[in-house]
Amino acid sequence: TADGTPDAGVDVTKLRKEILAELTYSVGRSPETASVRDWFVATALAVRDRIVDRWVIEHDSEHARPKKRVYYLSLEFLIGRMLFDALHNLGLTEATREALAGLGVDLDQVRGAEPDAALGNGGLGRLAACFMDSMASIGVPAFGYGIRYDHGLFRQGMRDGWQQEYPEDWLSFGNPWEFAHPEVDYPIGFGGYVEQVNDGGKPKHIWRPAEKVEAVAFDMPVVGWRGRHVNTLRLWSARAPDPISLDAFNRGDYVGALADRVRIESISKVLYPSDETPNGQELRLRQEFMFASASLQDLVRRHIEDYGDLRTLPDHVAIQLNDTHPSIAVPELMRILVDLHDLPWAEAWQITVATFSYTNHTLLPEALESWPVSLMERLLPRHMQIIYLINALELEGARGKRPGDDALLASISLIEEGGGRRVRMGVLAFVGSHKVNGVSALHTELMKQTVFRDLHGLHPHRITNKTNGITFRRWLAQCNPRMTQILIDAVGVEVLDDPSRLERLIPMARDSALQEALYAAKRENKMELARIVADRNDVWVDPDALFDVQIKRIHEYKRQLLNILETVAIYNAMRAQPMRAWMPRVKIFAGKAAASYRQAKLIIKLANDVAKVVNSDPTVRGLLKVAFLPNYNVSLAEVIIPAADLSEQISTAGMEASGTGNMKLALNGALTIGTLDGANVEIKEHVGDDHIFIFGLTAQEVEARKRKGFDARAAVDASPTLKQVLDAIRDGVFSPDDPGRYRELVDGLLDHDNFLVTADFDAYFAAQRRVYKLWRDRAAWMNSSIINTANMGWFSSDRTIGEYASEIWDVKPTLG
Ligand code: DL6
Repeated sequence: TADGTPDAGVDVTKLRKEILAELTYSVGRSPETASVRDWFVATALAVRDRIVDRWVIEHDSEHARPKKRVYYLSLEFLIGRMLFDALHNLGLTEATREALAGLGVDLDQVRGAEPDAALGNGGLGRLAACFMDSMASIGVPAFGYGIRYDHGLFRQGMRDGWQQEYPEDWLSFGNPWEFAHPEVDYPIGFGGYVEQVNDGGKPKHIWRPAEKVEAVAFDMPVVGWRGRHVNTLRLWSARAPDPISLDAFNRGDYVGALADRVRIESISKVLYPSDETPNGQELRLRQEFMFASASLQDLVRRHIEDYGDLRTLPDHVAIQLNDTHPSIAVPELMRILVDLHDLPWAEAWQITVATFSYTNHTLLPEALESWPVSLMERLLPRHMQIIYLINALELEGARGKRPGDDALLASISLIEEGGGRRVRMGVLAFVGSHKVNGVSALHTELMKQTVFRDLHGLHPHRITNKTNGITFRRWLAQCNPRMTQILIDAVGVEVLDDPSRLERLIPMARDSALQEALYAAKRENKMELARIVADRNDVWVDPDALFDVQIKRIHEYKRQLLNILETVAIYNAMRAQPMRAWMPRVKIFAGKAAASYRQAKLIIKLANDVAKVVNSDPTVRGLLKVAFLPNYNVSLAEVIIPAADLSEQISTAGMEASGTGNMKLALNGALTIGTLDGANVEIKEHVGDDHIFIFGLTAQEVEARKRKGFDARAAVDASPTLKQVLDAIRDGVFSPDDPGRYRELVDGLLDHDNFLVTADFDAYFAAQRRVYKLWRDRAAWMNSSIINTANMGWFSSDRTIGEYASEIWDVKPTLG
């Protein structure tokens, strides 16, 4: 539009008519009887039509056959709600609000009726969703490929402070964004044997699977900023070739008649609810193979249709493996090239490596996937043969470069010997890719020094860093419209297209009018969050208090426990000196623990137990409140992040690959308290040492302490504050109903503090005091807050995707 403002010039009456038409003809309801959900579906369909118009135009244009296309393979896409993404990117939010208001319908209520698409566990899945938005926004032609789980990440309930898992049901009322394509289906084999035949004097391998599954496509359009491009997210669903066994049915065995179908279709039933530990289940491997194979068959078919010859695959196709989950695609592409298209092995390998690249998201050894050789042999016999051959050739190459170094060979082998032979998927992804990237500068360095040290030595140019980013469209403009308006007023509407323009805030950071406007906007956001806390936790929190938030998966390395210990320390101090001028503060926690992760679930219970005691203690007079908000998901994040003052990023240094919540919170004006871990390091470089609270051991110091054997008891003895905290928890002050509940937890910490909670406690406690010193001075705090926002432009996922495009994919974005 002329002034660059989204929404200007939209025909509201036409839009209203379109929504009404969808309500009548697609939903089958009248405005008088429509529920909020009906209105949501009608609105989504009306908006979808506008996206589809562009989708079709693009597919008929030169974009339909771009020079090169990216295929982003990810077992997770944590998309959340989609309505506001689409409205915002099309510049339709306010027009839709008006159109609906004219019908007596409130857009915010309609928004609330959309279920979260929770097809991911945490950071890795949300990154994939941000990347889809950025690829469509800067014009990288792309397909996202994943699984259409019937049930996404479990819903977290609380029973007496304990996490309960309930099935998530996002599809129960249908999904207005998707297009089912039952005609786009690919056969996926499992099991069986490999037949070797003579093909004109050469051996040829034919895999004869025992079992067949069909992978069926469901497409969702992904519209980019200002609607300029529409990419596709194609999710696969498993379908049984035979819907029912009629024999069994006719015998009266109605359950048995469906048994095969249920077993086969279970592949796309549920998302694995584990973030950091591979689940050694056969079903998981089936999921990985189904989606990898279907995606490859789909893109190979498209490539052959467009270019006729698989030898040009890397010229037109870049496949990104999001973690090792899709890495079975490496031998699958080799099978397609060698067995099905008769390419010589060496040439096929060159094509494969030139086509794939791989992103690593964690160094935690327990999260590095490996599959038992016996399972692979049984489920994917031909792939196992191919893996052996890849391994033999890789080892031969390594032997040539470093003769006699057996330790090297053992460390880079695709097969882990000892304790049962297993296939190392990280090594497979590494050797099968031309580029391997980490997700922050520190993480990438550590990859070179630790898990991939030897492979890095052999392939010194392969590892590259691509620091994560976030889409500002969702994580600023949509979730924080109050703040966004102030920023637009301050630096111009162009900031919506160019986040580096936020830097223009720097000279204004001490401007009291700007400070007060932003403070007031945050206060409104805090009121909204306070209402949710009141509603869900039955706790009233003061919007003028400092909102200190830690929102992420619950994991020992993320150290929610450290935060809880500090909470107890402050609680003790308040009780000891009740009349001191304490600044009011609210500790907000949210996050899910993997269902099988006992310790993480105990930490949730501890947070809830501490909340119960603190919130009802009259000595504290409401100056400290604690709330663990249940069922953390994208939509809840969209409410918490704009309301946060302090962002807790306190992982044990060296363990958080990057973090992206840290970026979202800083962008929304929260100050970070954090360790030098993951992308915190780069946030510190961007915002400056004076505007972030860094504390604790560095990654190197953590390593050194661990090597020496860290003595937690000595650390506790040296810290009277910590000792008092641990004694209180151990003695049942927070668990009067079961005084021994935390004995094991505290004793465990003293015996083997693997995540160095006790080592960092004093430094963390001191950093929190620095926080409160600054918080007392509102002008100084707001100055730091503005400096944070101003310097976050670099963390836009448009920047990250631009780097992937030029340095990994060799694709030129059409915009940006
Ligand atoms: O790269 C996205 C995200 C990082 O920001 C987090 O630091 C990291 O923990 C997360 N990793 C996972 C688990 N991955 N595996 N496997 O979600 O990735």
